[in-house]
Amino acid sequence: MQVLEKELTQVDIKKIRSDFPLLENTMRGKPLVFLDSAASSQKPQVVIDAISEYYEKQHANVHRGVYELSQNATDAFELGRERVRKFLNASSSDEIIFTRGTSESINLVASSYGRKFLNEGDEVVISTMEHHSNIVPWQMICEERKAVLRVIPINDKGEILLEKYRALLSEKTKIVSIVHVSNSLGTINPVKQMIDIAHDHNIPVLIDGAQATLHGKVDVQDLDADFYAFSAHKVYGPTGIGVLYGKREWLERIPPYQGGGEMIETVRFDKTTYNKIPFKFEAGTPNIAGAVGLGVALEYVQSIGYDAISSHEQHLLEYATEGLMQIEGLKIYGTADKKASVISFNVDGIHPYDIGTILDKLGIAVRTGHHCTQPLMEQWNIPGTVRASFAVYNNKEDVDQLIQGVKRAVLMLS
Ligand code: C6P
Repeated sequence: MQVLEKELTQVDIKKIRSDFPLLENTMRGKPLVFLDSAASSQKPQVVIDAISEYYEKQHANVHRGVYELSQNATDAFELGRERVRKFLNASSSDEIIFTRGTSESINLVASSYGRKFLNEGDEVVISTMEHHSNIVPWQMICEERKAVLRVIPINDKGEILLEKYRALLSEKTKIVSIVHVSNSLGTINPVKQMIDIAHDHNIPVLIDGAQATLHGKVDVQDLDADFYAFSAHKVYGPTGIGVLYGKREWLERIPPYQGGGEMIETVRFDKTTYNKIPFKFEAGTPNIAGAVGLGVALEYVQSIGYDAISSHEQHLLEYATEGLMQIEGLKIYGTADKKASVISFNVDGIHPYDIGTILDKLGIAVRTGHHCTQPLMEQWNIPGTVRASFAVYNNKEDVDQLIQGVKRAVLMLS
């Protein structure tokens, strides 16, 4: 992810906010303060328009028809793929597979790579701060293949212990799968360094980029990632579509994930041969409108620029951290040196759910609970946290509302 340079002005932020129609809504009679972009970000009008225009003017099934409409739909779908390629700086659009989202991308690798390369006694390495989507698929395949899941510990700031990581790798390790940015803590992991370390042992690495693409530039070639997964809905795109980037050499070596139309070359009852990548992994009619919307979302985010986005979000993060820390009894979980704009916290003696409920009454949307990272919660022996996450459309007023809201909740609940 890139470091901050360019700044967004107040005018820029006002303009950006006006691109997102949903932010003009009221909730419970109050102006909406949306601080749950880590769960799913809101959509700019250009994305909404691109999807409805696709259905109004271009829709037909893709890769199947000789008629013009089907060719137009195929072009629109493949333009989406090319935009993803450019966004990730992949060397070829063959390396971009459309999935339903990060969860499906990880399941695809766990299942296909696992069936081909995992054997009894082999090991898969993940970290303590993984989302359930980067734990459970590995547990399932490890159980099937009699392999072992190994977990890298973290420190109390929520940072991966690199020495422990190094020590975990051995000739038994067949794959490492690590989150780029923690959804619960905001920690930005040193994934480039971690990939280098794994590659020194010839171990491939999957990066769960679900939270990373919202906040910073990702360059899969610079990272040298073997697999990189993300969801469109977290980066201003539609739900129901995501991406798995895979290096050609791996995608060609691993078997298909699902069978069906489009993923085959020839089908006979005695033998089926498979299509070339990426189609080998895209069984059935894909989410065409989703690919169109995702492509436009990525163009949108690049038109603002990640330097400006990160800089703005970092200011909000600092401002919110300072403000929240003034509240007596409030503890922030995740204080890594490198953090994205996610703040998880609890207040002494108060259940996170109660704070979330009062904030909701004030029109402030935050997430409460374990954030699909139950093993991570055990690090601090807590059931969950209140989590506020900021995107490019948030402003200082949103943070002020959050701080006032939490103060009010604490007064009411103490
Ligand atoms: N985290 C959150 O509120 P899907 O649901 O497939 O688009 O993404 C799954 C996923 C995988 N990895 C990480 C790091 C994630 O944050 C998520 C989704 C949301 O934190 C919903 S649980």
